[in-house]
Amino acid sequence: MTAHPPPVADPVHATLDHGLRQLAALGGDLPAHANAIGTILWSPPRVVIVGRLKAGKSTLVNALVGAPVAETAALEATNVVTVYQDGAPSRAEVVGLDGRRHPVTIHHQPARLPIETPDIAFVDRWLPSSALRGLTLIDTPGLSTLTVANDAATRRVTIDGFEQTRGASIDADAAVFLFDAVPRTDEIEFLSQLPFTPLNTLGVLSRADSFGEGALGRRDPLVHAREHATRMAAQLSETVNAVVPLSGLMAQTSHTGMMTEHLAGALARLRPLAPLEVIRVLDSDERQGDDDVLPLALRVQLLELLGEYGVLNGRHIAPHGGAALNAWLTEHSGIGELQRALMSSTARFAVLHRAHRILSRLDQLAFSHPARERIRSLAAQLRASPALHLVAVLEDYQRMLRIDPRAEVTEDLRAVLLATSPAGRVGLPDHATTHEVAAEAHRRLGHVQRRSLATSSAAEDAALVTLIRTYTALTIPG
Ligand SMILES: Nc1nc2c(ncn2[C@@H]2O[C@H](COP(=O)(O)OP(=O)(O)O)[C@@H](O)[C@H]2O)c(=O)[nH]1
Ligand SMILES: [Mg+2]
Repeated sequence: MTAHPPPVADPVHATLDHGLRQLAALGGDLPAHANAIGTILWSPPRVVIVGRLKAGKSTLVNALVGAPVAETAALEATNVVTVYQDGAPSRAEVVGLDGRRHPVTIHHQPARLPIETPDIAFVDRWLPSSALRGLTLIDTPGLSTLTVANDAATRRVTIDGFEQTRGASIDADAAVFLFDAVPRTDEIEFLSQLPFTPLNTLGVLSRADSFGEGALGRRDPLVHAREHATRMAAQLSETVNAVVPLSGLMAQTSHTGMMTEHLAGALARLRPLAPLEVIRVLDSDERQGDDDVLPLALRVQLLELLGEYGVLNGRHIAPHGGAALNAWLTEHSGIGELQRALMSSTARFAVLHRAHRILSRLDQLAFSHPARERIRSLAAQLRASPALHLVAVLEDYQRMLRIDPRAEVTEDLRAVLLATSPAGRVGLPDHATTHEVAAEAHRRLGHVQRRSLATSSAAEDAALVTLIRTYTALTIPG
């Protein structure tokens, strides 16, 4: 447990906290267990970033954190899971598969990892960042393509990456899934094996700045990517709750302070050139000739920080200065929309999912501990409490998704979870009156009670009991 837990405002948190105190009060070794489980409660929900190698995961982490922390700078940690959390001083601990922790001091030079990659379970990285106060971010090595060279070393990295990403996902509360163009079937299949639902999985169409034919194509790649993202959201509705187009590169540059007045000035010098000329200047590695327009080092830097799209389009903004260029990059990167999606639905369900993880830990404890009866009844009491009702709904929904994603019960549970008002829980518009809500709840109650006479699985049984509770509570107007 942290030394100074934040004030308890939300009822889910308060109820779980109270439950863990009751667990501790049972004595013996249970205070230690309560503390360990409490760590989950007192830390922010964990969001894992998944997607294949080079999809732009680490670039996105940098943009969200607001500093170039992911792999590029401080640690040579390309092939390992890294957990980014708020804390000072900036530091890291490499956690071995044997559970041992090896502290690493972060300097300006990249630090070598103290043990070899195959022996690493994950890296814990702390840095002071307000962005990380609300969410912990987990960067993964990625689902590497399985068609790369067949040599043993590559295969091991590939398969390790898979396993590590899976492992990191097990104690995560939500996922951001990055893909460009169309996700491959092995990616979708992998996602379906992770403990997430579409409610807490956000899709990101990455590298939007080079989408389709790219910066020189007939269509603006960002506009094209947005259209494609809408189509993908419909196609992937059983996997993700939305698809947001993103240029992680533009977001990273504008959010990590990499854009300078000097660079904006350099970019402004490309303004008079025609698009093809700009590309020729950028691509040329000659020191001669093109150095007249821009020195080689600056050309390389501009391309690295902005990409072709950023250079071609940003050059019209650059004469207005670094701040204007930075604002333009932010606006067009798509990072604002991604943050909003992450904070609204994804984070909301991440909080429920975290509560579910805590209840699961109680279940595990009840399984192995001598005080199993009392722990079991504590877990049951928590699940039955009104404050945790939605957590119980989520658990039923997760089970039903695995068994029968298209069942009516599954749909009903999903509607209850997604609703933002009592009316929404019974499928009515938010402005419905309490009497209309009560009448509809009554009708649904009758329906699910009849259904519960002939169920096809234990999961459906449990789900119907939960729905009966949900609708019963809504049949009383006011
Ligand atoms: N043009 C462009 N390049 C990107 C974008 N995001 C990442 N990259 C580049 O793609 C490469 C791989 O990115 P990285 O974040 O390391 O991918 P990861 O393997 O998924 O972590 C890097 O060279 C990035 O600069 C993007 O949105 N646009
Ligand atoms: Mg990476």
